[in-house]
Amino acid sequence: MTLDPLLSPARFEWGCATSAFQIEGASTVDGKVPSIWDSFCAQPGRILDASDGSVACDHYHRLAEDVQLIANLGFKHYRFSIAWTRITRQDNSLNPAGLDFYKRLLDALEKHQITPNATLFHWDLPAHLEGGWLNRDTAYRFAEYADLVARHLGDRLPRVATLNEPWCSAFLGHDLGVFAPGVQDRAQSLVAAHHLMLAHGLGLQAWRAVRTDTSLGIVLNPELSDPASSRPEDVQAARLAELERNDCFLNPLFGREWPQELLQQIDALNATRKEGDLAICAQPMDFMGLNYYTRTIAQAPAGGRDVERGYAFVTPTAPKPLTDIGWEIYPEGLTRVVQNLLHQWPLPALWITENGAADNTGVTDGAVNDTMRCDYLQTHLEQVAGLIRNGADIRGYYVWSLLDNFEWAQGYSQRFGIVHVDFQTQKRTPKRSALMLQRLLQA
Ligand code: GCO
Repeated sequence: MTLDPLLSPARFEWGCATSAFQIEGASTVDGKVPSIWDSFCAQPGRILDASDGSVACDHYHRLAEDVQLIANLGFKHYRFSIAWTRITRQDNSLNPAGLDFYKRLLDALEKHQITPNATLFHWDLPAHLEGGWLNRDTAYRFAEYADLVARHLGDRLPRVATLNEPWCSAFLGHDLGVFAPGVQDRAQSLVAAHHLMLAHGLGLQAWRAVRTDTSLGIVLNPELSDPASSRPEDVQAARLAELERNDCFLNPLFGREWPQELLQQIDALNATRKEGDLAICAQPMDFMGLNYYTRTIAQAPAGGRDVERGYAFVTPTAPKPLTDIGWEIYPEGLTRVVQNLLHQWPLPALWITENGAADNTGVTDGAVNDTMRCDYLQTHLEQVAGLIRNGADIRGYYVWSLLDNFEWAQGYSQRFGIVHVDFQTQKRTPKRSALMLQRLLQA
């Protein structure tokens, strides 16, 4: 593979991404308090392989080695998340020992001249916050946490995102119930979505009250949903899926009311919304991160809880090309989804903050020949270059993920890393995809 000149590291930001709960482990160390993911993993039947994040990649104890690895692979940028559960204690006051971990991480990155790109919330909500995202107070607690990070680490963080993929926290967590906290209630998921966006806005306000030199934004996973057929019912289903995933989050960011179709579903929301919330959500943003993996195919609901949602997803099957987690490989979707968004909302500068594939190829003779992931990355990078060529303001690309890690409800059964992790020995082995990127970045 050769690199399109538009993506040359001289002018375009290249990075790799991780998140705290998925790699750190050390879940009870140095005063860390439990998150909703710690409690969720402890419930039987929640995680496919009955695993948890207590050890994960043991990154907490191996950060020097892991940052060295990032440097060896040639990345100059690293996206990670800060665990709220390490920064604050049960009484929401600062936990200096947890803070120290991120200081050590930032020291190591600085030593290798790798620029940090931090996310404040990647799903690991402190378990002691009563009601979690269903409680409006949690949005105010988030602003206090943002204030603490701004005060204690802000001078070393040039770019900060408030939330990662709030759709997942709201809908996978409170409607489908497959993510923590595992609630299955449509109305509650909309309440959670509102509180998440409120937290985003309050968080930005809190940060800016401390510092004005940080580039601030949010990371979303916008949806491209195609109808299963041209039947009007299926077309409408695909539309509703996109409204829930996109408009529900993008509208508040730009001060627009939620789409009517969603508002009709929820009296519960009216009970928690206050005059002025929309203005809080719509704080100016310096950037937006977009995560893209696949598209979905939607059809009219046949029954059950899909009726409340107004859509059902069709599971993709062969001969469609699929990654090992069963997601369709559809590179054109990246172009289509970005163009759709640019058409509808006045987006700030964009970064692709996650893109990657589950390719579970193992180690053979000391090497991991993950050719499917190599092709996946290559074809998606071509789309990124095409978008830029056609005028999209995309400033960087972060591959998901640096390491094989705890893949949420799938446990350790799905491997997204460009570096293989042997979870028995914690040995790291760069895969063919990592070596491919290393070559490109050095060329
Ligand atoms: C995400 C998630 C990652 C997942 C990845 C693969 O932001 O979607 O950040 O945590 O591991 O998406 O499912």
